[in-house]
Amino acid sequence: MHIAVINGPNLNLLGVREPERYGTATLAEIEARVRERAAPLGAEIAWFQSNHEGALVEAIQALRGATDGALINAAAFTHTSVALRDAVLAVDVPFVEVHLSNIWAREEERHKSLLADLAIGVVAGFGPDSYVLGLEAMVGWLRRAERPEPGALEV
Ligand code: CA2
Repeated sequence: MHIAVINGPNLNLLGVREPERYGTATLAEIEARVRERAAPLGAEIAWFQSNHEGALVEAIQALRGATDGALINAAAFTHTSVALRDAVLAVDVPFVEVHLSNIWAREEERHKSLLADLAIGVVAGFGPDSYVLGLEAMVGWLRRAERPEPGALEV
């Protein structure tokens, strides 16, 4: 099972700036935690971060046929990017939206996500654990999609 993790702008600064808001873990440390959890789940991780909207669009476009599922933390583009929304719509890959912070407990402009209604679900507010929880949820969802429980309703 292949899971891609897409990270948006400024997440490369984690652990370096504003530790009081986003914690002390660096993005590389979060990546290591996700990879550590992925191994026993039988998931292979492809990790990507960019500060550029177009690069993120291209990374999402490249998911088509290349991954089973994705975790997406589009950072500030979560709240603004119709381009990322269109890319996600175009590839038709199941994904979990993840955020370190609880975006609904922050400024009004962060309450809206242009991706959330396209996601399987959203994990927000648990710091680096949001990624690990998102991974577990994504893998569980994919396993159920492969082998639905007997008697499960078809939709
Ligand atoms: O909580 C999250 O994961 C966010 O996606 C983080 C974004 C923010 O714009 C979203 O509203 C919520 C910001 C990531 C920037 O991270 C920084 C880390 C250190 C210093 C400055 C920014």
